[in-house]
Amino acid sequence: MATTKVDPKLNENNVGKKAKTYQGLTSQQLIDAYRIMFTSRRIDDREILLKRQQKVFFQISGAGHEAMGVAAAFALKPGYDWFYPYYRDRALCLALGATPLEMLLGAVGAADDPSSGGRQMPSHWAFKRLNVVTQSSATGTQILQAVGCAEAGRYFTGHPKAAQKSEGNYRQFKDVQFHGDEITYVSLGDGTTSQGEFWEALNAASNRRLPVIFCVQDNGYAISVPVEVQTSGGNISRLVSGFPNFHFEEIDGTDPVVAYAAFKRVAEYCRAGHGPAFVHAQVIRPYSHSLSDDERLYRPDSERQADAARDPVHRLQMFLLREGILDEKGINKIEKEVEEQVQADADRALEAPVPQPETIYNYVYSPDLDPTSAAFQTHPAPAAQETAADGKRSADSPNKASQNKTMADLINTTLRDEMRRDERVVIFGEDVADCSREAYIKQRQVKGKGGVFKLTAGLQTEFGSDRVFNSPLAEASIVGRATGMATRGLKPVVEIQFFDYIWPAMMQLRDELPTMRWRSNNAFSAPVVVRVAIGGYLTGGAIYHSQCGESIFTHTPGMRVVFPSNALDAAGLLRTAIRCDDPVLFLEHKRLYRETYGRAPYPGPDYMVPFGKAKIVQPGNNLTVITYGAVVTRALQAAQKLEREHHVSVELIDLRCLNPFDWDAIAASVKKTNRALIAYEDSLSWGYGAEIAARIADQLFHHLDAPVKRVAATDTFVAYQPILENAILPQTSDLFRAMKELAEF
Ligand SMILES: Cc1ncc(C[n+]2csc(CCOP(=O)(O)OP(=O)(O)O)c2C)c(N)n1
Ligand SMILES: [Mg+2]
Repeated sequence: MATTKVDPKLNENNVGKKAKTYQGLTSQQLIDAYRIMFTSRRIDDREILLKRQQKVFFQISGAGHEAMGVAAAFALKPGYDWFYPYYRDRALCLALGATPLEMLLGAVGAADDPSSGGRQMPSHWAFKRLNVVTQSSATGTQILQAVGCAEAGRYFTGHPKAAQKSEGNYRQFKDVQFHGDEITYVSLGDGTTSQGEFWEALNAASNRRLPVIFCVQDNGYAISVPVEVQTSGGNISRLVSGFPNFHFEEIDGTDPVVAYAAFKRVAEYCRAGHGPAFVHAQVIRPYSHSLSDDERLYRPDSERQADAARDPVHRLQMFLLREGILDEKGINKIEKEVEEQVQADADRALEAPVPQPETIYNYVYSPDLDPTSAAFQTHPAPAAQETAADGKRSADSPNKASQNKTMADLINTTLRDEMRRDERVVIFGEDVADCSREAYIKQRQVKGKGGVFKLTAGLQTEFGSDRVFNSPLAEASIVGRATGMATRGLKPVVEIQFFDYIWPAMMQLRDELPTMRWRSNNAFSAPVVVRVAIGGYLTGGAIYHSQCGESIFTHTPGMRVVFPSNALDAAGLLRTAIRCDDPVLFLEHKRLYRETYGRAPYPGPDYMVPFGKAKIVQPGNNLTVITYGAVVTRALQAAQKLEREHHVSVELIDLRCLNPFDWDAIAASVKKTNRALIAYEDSLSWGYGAEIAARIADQLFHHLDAPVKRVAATDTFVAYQPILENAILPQTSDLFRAMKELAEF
């Protein structure tokens, strides 16, 4: 075994009377480590056999990475610290307390697979009791979530009352546990260090001195791509060495004693609150990338043999023999016991019940709290008065100003009321704070910003910089960290400054946030609210400040999508979003923030609108217009003109919420009017209206007297010059013309 980089203080083997230890590991612990590592390897072997027999459907191994995992688990505390492992961390999970049977249940896709109930590939670990958080296949997404997890631990330590349960909202279903000195472990491969999210995570953890251990398991390859192609200079340690506040370790990860010593040091550093740590471990990958890969196609025998000589299972066996900790008989006994156990567990797994097809819809959304239910229906409080940050009633109440709150006003007020009510609500995003340099605000040198649209103005000043803060300019980081925080029970209400810039967060928004609950079979969830400024009609917004694109998110199961058209609905729907138990994309139309239309008095601190309930803006008999967002006012103007000039009576439906949407309201209206027009601001083809049109055609065909029509933007981007913008976005005149044609059909 290598003895380099050994801390002599840890080595107690020179104390004559004491039992010999190795970097603090006792002989018994080394025997345990061997048993776990051998078990991990044997489960891989068993799964490979079962795959060849077509009894399991995918296999990816932890072979070659076992020593690292055992060492990390021995230095950390399951069920106390938090773990974001990746698919090679089989030995880590076994050492934390997962059982071979649990792993084999995952391999066969059994109903009782604790990681996913047969929904994810094997080796995508989740063990709730051990604080092993559900993992996806997307390389790198776990890293930002781990950062958010660590941030949540720190937040609860500073706000212990926030950890308490409360009734009637998501908190009822989110148990919180935390420890002031907890650590979050996250691992990844060498190839994954190329992902931008890796760098965003290091930056955030470094800057906030978070207790995160980043463990890079460097096996030299990402499938067939060697490390020197991934990483400039071929060594990730060299590239990250400039991050402040980190403790760095670069080790031979095939040596459990060396790895354990490193993990002891980094755990001590993180637990003491000094900051994050980075463990870069050289390991091997003897079984190709997965069973779908044959590394002989791109690695010569010479290279593979050199790796084999470093096999960690073999090395530990040799070490135990050499040190006289076990003799051959002892090794054989362990191996026989492991073989028998893995065989027996595989047999049990093959007999285990499989999940039933009718369960596929379970846990797309929270089974506990239904945001469409009457519990989320309240009425505006008459003559409600706002309370300012200093506790005084709003000075202008109840004069006209307080009767005429804009959407921007009421979103700001709703955020403030919910932050007062629920200490778990935290807000972050780009520019959302009043002023990051607090002293300027405290000394009244500046007034503060509070968002580029001022929607979060005053919140940092009232609630402090640990509840409202600016994030780096990195959208994946905003959503990924929020996901990690929400997994722990916080309620992040984060902001994406412009819909046009949501795309860096797309991996988190599509593959992570809405999948957490379903893919973990309800073991984990992340009910984050993502507020996004969206839409055009801005005169000068152009292509990168005016786009829509909501259908991409309504096409994502697990994600609630809300799009209010007026101040009162925005307040009621935002409160429902914050109190509910699902992730919500809350789309705020920039043009509507300060529109004269749709202003409303302050509805009080408990006003809610349930999801999936449309509003009949105007009842009518001759045709139905289904719309939402900024098109609502334009459609209303067109409908009123049509009534005035042609006596056509239009029923105008504002959907308010796009997922779930109010099919009952649409169906009832179309059955009455027999004509339907769907109007939306996004570009026409493949847009939100396509689904509504298809459903009407499918389910209401016999009620139709005319084809289903759509009015939407052109299939272009939104342009800067107002003449072009007008031609591109649906105008009142376009809506009028389409309604008239439909009425006359
Ligand atoms: C975002 C993303 N891109 C591509 C893939 C396909 N893929 C899965 S594993 C992998 C290689 C990962 O290499 P590395 O990070 O070195 O981990 P290793 O498998 O070598 O342990 C790739 C490209 C993926 N899962 N996710
Ligand atoms: Mg690799």
